[in-house]
Amino acid sequence: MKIHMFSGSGFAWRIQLACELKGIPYETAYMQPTPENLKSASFLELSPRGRVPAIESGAYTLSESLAILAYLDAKHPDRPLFGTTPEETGRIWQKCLDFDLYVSGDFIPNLIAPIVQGRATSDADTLRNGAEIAHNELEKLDAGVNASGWMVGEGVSAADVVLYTMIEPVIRFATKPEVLPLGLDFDGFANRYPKLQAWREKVQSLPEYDVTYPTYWREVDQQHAAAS
Ligand SMILES: N[C@@H](CCC(=O)N[C@@H](CS)C(=O)NCC(=O)O)C(=O)O
Repeated sequence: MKIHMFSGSGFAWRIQLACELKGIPYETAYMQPTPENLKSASFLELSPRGRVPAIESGAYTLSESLAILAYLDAKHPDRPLFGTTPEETGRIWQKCLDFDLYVSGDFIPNLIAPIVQGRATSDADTLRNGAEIAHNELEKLDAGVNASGWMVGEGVSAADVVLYTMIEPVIRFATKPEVLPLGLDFDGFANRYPKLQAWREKVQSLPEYDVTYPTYWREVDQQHAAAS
């Protein structure tokens, strides 16, 4: 199976993490996130909205990360990511859909995109607004972490995969040196959201996690470490 993606895409990270957790063999087909690539006729055949991720498995192709997660879980039932009881399945879908329908749509244009695109200072009002929305949601998510430390049930599920791969980019970008003067308080994440911080560490300590860490982020981290 081939995953079409670009490094640092949270939506694509979901698929790679799910494959690792479930032991599904895959190869990554990285592309540069340019309109020429994303909106090319050949890529639109795989992903009609020209977005990553998209997968190819033999003649079968699929886009939309939640659909891909559901497909992978049905195709490879070992280590289920959508629960082991109907109640868990419902709860996991609720968390995934709630996040994608009401939250990630705000996180990206209001918080992540202005920083990635170098508009942290010139677009500070958008960022402050994005941070307020994000903190409001993070408070609810912090209160909603299960007693097990996972989002739903006793083990890692699609809810963890979906939320983690979007929350981690928010923390990464909103704690960049050029953003800190805005006082958005993501550098205080661990104190402000202790349950989410413990959950974050739980995800990071999964043996399958490390290999999925975005290669582009790793390169940038290594360059910074070498320069300091
Ligand atoms: N709902 C889609 C969202 C995918 C998405 O927005 N991907 C971004 C990368 S993180 C993308 O490809 N953006 C390119 C564009 O919008 O042109 C999913 O869950 O797969």
